Amino acid sequence: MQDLDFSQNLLRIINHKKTRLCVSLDLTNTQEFLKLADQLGPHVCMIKTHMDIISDFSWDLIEQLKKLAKKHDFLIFEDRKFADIGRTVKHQCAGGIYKIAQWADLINAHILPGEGIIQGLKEACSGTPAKLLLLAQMSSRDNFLTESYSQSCIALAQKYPDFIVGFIAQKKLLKNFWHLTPGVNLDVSAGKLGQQYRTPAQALREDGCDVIIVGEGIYGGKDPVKAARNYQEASWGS
Ligand code: S5P
Repeated sequence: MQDLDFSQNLLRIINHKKTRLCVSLDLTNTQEFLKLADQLGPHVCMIKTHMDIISDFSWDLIEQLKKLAKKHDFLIFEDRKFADIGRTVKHQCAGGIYKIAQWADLINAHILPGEGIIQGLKEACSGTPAKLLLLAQMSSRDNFLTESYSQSCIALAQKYPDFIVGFIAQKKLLKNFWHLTPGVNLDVSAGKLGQQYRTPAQALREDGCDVIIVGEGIYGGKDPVKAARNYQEASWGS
């Protein structure tokens, strides 16, 4: 059975706040991160983090982010992209400095090591609300995630529907699963270091994804709040 709690909650947030936008706050400084999380919170259904790029990380950042998630009603997605054997990812997810399973609503993983990675993450997250997305397709140029690799992601998602709630993908792959899609920017020519972009309309309407993930397109400009509002509108009305 698919995890209904997660899906109902995300749907509730999307409909209540009228946004299918997940902002990717790829900032490296705690103060800037928290300031933007507070300013952008009203416009997003989710904030995606890369906690391991924050140079002055402390546990207080997690506490503050949790408070903001409650204040603005958004989910937290830690984009750690686990990719190791089950025993190792269990430690990486539950322990270490970041203790991701304690605070993330969503995590993600590559399936390269095989099914054990899912079992390890499931054990790490047992007793917590955290759910898993599989990286089935990537946005970067010439990536190695082939069609048959994506099919293997689909098969594993169908096998663990109580824990796997969807995919990081470029196109809709499977009914009743969430499709969160990066590689979205209103300026499709802005991609650097192999990143490829398409517009929110393309990602949501043509490719059938559910939530757009936008980073630089929002925090990279002069007015991130205005940009977030634009992406929110594009994610809802376009
Ligand atoms: O295929 C992918 C998967 C992910 S999770 N392509 C991506 O770009 N990402 C992540 O989405 C990436 O790590 C970054 O945090 C974000 C995209 O950021 P942007 O600044 O290019 O919008």
